[in-house]
Amino acid sequence: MGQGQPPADSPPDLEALAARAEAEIAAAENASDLNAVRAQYLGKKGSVAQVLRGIGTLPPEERGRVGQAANAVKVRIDEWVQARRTALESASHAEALAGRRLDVTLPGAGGSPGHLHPMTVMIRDVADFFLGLGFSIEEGPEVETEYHNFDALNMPADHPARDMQDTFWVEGDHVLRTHTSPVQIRAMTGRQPPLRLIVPGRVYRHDMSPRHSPMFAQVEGLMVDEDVTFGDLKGVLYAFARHLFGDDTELRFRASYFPFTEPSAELDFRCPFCAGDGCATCSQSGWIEWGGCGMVHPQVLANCDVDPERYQGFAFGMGLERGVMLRHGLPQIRLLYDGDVRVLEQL
Ligand code: 2NM
Repeated sequence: MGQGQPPADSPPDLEALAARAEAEIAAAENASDLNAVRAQYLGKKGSVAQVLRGIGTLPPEERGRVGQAANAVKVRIDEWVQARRTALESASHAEALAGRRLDVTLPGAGGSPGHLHPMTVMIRDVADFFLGLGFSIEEGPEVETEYHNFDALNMPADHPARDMQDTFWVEGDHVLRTHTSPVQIRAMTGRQPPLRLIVPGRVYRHDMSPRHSPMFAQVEGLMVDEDVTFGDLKGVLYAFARHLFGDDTELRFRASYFPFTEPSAELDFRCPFCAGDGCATCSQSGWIEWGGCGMVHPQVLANCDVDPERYQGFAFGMGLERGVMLRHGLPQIRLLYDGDVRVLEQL
């Protein structure tokens, strides 16, 4: 059935109806035009339905022929509608493609690429600087023996300086290291000078106040050789500070006490925000506390089988978070470690 010529014996009124339908279907410019035309001819109250309803009024010998012819027209109209619908759809698709040129060489709209944690960036920056000075990078266990964390560093059990640390005790005589100095002890014990090394790493102190974190990162450094002086220490620390905080950075050494160095000093750098005038970041002092340093105590060298008569060493240590907080204007150390991507994405 369908396409092509109508049957030769269709009644003329049905053929005229089919011709009108064909013309209107061809003129339909979109899907809703087409639906309207279809309803007009094939709907419940459409033209073909009216012809079929009128069959009962025809003479009985006419009824079969007209019924067949009407059904045949119905099928043809339906086919024209289908064909027109397909044609309209592919035309609008082609039009959409022509209007939107598709450049398959453009990069995709992927997610954000992510980045290194700012602490990682800082540790790498520190490592790069000291590698450039010929220092090596050393690591060691975070669960330490009391001996490496305290005793070898001139802090025996009854030493008051042990109270300066808020220590997390593990089983038996083990602790979570409170500084990375035990790694220096291990390095000195296994080798003989000259030694130049830094130890970046996590350390643990039992301090839960909101401006502190029970875990933080430190870098400590050590240089042991013949004729190492406090002047060498100052030179290295100045170069380090200027690498991190800018070429004009000034340092201040304040006499202090550590059991593992003698003499010892606490170390401040000039506030980079106010250049010393005083601001909120440096609590109006013009200086920001950075860490400590000194000449390695002869007893510590001796504990590691390094001859203190022949060798001297300097050592220093500082937290790394403060520098990161300064770099990014972060008010709290916790923001670095909560793992909140809304914060980290901004850094
Ligand atoms: C500091 C301050 C001063 C230090 C000393 C040693 C060692 F093992 F050589 F004795 N390591 N680190 C040291 C000295 C650390 O941190 C505030």
